[in-house]
Amino acid sequence: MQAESPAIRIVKGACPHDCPDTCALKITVENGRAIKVQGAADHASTHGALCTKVSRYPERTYHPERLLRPMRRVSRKDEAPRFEPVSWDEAMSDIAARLKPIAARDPEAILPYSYAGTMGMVQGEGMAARFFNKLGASRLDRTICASAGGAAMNATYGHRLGMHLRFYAESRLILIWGSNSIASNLHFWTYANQAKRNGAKLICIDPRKTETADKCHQHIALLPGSDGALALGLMHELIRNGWLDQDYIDNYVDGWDELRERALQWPPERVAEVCGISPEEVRGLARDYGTTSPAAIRLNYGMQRVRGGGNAVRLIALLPCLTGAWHHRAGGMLLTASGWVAPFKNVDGLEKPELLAGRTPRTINMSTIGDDLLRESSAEFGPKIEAVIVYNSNPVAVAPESPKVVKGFQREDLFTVVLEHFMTDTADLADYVLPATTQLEHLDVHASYGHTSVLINEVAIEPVGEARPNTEFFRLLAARMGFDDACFAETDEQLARQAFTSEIDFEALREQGWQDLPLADAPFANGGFRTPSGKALAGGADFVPNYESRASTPELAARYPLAMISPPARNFLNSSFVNVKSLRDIEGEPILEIHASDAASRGIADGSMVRAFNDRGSYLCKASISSRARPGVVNGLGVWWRKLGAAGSNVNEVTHQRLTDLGRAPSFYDCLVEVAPA
Ligand SMILES: Nc1nc2c(c(=O)[nH]1)N[C@H]1C(S)=C(S)[C@@H](COP(=O)(O)OP(=O)(O)OC[C@H]3O[C@@H](n4cnc5c(=O)[nH]c(N)nc54)[C@H](O)[C@@H]3O)O[C@H]1N2
Ligand SMILES: Nc1nc2c(c(=O)[nH]1)N[C@H]1C(S)=C(S)[C@@H](COP(=O)(O)OP(=O)(O)OC[C@H]3O[C@@H](n4cnc5c(=O)[nH]c(N)nc54)[C@H](O)[C@@H]3O)O[C@H]1N2
Ligand SMILES: [Mo]
Repeated sequence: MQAESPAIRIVKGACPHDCPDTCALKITVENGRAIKVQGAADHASTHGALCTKVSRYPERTYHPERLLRPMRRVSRKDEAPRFEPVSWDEAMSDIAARLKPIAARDPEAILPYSYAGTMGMVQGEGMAARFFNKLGASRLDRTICASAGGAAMNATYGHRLGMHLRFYAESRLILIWGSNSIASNLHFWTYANQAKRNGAKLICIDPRKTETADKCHQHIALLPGSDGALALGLMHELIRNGWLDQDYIDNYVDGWDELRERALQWPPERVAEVCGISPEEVRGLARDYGTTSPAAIRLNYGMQRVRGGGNAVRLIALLPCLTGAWHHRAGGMLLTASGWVAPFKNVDGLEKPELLAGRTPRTINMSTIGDDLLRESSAEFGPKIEAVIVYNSNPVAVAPESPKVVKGFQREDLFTVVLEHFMTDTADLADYVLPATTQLEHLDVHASYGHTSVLINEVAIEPVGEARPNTEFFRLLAARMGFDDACFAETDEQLARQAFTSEIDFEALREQGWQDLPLADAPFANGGFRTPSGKALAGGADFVPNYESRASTPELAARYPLAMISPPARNFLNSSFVNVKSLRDIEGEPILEIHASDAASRGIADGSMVRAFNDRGSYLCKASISSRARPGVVNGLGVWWRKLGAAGSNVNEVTHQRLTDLGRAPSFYDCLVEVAPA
């Protein structure tokens, strides 16, 4: 650590964003102002490097448009938003006065809406969950990102577990499957790149020719939603060519006979037809995978945002069982590491489910918020939603089929409170907006879904303006609602100290900034999955076609022939950072990548404005004629703030709310559109 002058302090932090990397931060504070945010050099996966976005974190924290005071709406919901500043005291009294009569009629008419704006265990669902449990509010099923893949891992291995990141550096073959790692998982890429320098072959499996695909030896540009078919085709070839580890299968896989039968129905020609690739690509990929050891798969969430996403994850996750790749610490697969830390988390201590006192409120799926805000009371649905408290999320921008989400939040009879750093699209439709602290201003502790350390985030600076931590909002509201249980008085430090089980020493965490979990290097070398039998479960996994595609809905495809995916833009994090000008300038403007042949047949010129549309809506953006798009697929890079887009809309204008086969998740990338010059 560098010598510190009295005015300069170095504070240990953790990146709060929804990203597998969860970097350890080193924050330089001079005279009470954060002047630099860097990656900790001695944390293994962070290794001193940050992405462009988070190295701009001070710019976001001191942004001139940062919300500094509580704001109360003075305009109608369907007009341009106008707000007036109010004191915290007045805001909290008003909010409690609005919620009380609703709660007296039926607390399930009140809904929390939150996701991973911060992944912190303190500023996430700790105090907030206590509040909503005590209230008996509707519960929220937090499905918007990862639940198809999560359910698939549970159904296959009994938990969300996989390889350790650092051993990818020793792999001889890496399949980067449905992941733009350079953009969204940079610190994994460092290990993959190390393997590449040591002679490993890297293959990217992605409909889009991403910057990651550019750096791999091979790119297989399959059609969105066809991954399950590709996995079955690989199994077919592994079986036909005898590239199986029959011992591993016999000892550690349940349901192999059924899976084998199914895979034998997927010869390369059939797979090629469904995936829109060549039979040689299927055969070559199978040969590489079947004959290289150790072989590793880095699966990411991109490929599970389609109807069959859950089953596709199941099939891909089973591949290392067929070849016995799990024997080696540099073989196997990783979708998420969140199962490793799960036994070290004290979720019940943080959230106190006992405050429900025997009640079991209904659950609302966050991915169908558009439909659900527009529902009336009914026996089946329960009470109409009358109030929503939004924190750590921007549903108006990120939830599917936004025309309905907007209409729902525009209801004059809906009472909406938003805790935010900025006036997002969702804040624009709120009755009250409360200024929230950023990661530099509050205490938190973090786990990761990429690596296997836990981290602390110390307070670096005083709150900017009148910003307060999410926890403080819920403490104040609890008091105003008359909730006097002692747990509502706990401080953030008390919450942070309870977040983990006793294996994690809080003082040691403070000392070093993080702690690595004690885990085996090659955890599944001899099976040992977390299923009741200890075996991987192969039964039932099958290819599930898209809701919308040329093959499954030919009539729809006649009108809307292009498959649209909407993966994240590199310099944004979902809809966060879109308002940071230096980052927005790098992204330019909302872009739709389209292949030259699809552009030519529609009279679309490079750089011209186009409409991507279907029966749900129409999204205005700029066409980029690009080899990043394959024929038949357009890439609408996300997730722009609607109000910073070309016509006040973003890519979710055209996505739908139908759910995945497993996990009740949205199928953002299972979406047909037509594109025309604007
Ligand atoms: N810079 C940046 N980093 C991020 C994010 C961000 O918005 N920006 N988001 C964060 C979040 S919330 C998450 S969940 C994680 C992971 O986020 P993911 O959503 O997994 O993001 P990507 O790694 O970009 O992976 C998506 C990739 O999958 C591809 N893809 C789309 N459809 C298919 C398909 O059907 N099959 C296959 N094989 N590939 C498909 C896309 O073209 C894209 O390259 O990343 C996090 N990191
Ligand atoms: N079309 C399409 N839509 C998508 C995706 C896609 O790939 N394509 N990706 C999906 C995925 S993977 C995800 S995870 C979701 C993400 O959706 P969200 O979880 O809603 O993520 P963000 O858009 O980043 O919005 C997070 C908000 O939380 C706020 N925030 C951050 N920290 C704090 C805090 O400490 N306190 C409070 N009160 N607020 C805070 C930020 O300012 C930001 O506005 O979007 C999904 N939507
Ligand atoms: Mo996500």
